[in-house]
Amino acid sequence: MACGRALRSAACAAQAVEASLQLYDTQRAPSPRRVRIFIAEKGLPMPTLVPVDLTRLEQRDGAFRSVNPWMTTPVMVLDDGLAISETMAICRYLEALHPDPPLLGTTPHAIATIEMWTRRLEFGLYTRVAQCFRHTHPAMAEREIPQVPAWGEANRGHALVEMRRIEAQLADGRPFICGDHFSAADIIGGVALEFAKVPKIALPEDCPHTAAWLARLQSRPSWSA
Ligand SMILES: N[C@@H](CCC(=O)N[C@@H](CS)C(=O)NCC(=O)O)C(=O)O
Repeated sequence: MACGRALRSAACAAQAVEASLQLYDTQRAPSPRRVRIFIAEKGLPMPTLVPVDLTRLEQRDGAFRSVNPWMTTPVMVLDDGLAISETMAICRYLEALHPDPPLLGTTPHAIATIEMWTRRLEFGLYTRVAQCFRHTHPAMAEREIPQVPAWGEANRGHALVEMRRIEAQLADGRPFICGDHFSAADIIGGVALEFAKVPKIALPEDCPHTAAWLARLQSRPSWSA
């Protein structure tokens, strides 16, 4: 179908996206995984995956840097050439094109709640875990310069504080972090908890609701994306 100027309309853009999306991806890295889970939850076909091997520092190659000067995955490239980096920016783009099922909320109340938890989980947990990993793991010494182990250890403590905050949120028995419905906030939280195992930040034993939440997320078909 020739979309022409109407490419800006959501329906037309959706067709173009599914036909031609490219996703620069790193299979074992948590941020690209969040995007793959989001796409699977939407029931969308997986875009063409372009592998970027971070262990071989392919993110620093000139070819990739011209796609994303920030040298990180994921990056989604549209057929008009727009390269979207930042996980949540990619998710927002996909949500705008494919509103169902909603993963970022539809009512002002839900949109605000999901945004609040997405940011809490991204900055309060995921980033803390990532900083702990980057500043304490020997495999990261070449990528994180300077590597500051004391900063990594400080973040380990902050991540544990955040895990207990999550536990408090889930203590009323709600199935998902924002209530009855699965959302993008669950994706970031669940992936962050799994990622925490790499720098050996164990979920405290007094967080049973959080453990059950993670198990619930892991049982979803999208989780293997
Ligand atoms: N804020 C970015 C973070 C992306 C990011 O840090 N990606 C990691 C993989 S999970 C990466 O590419 N790291 C490159 C490196 O370590 O050199 C997002 O949400 O997409």
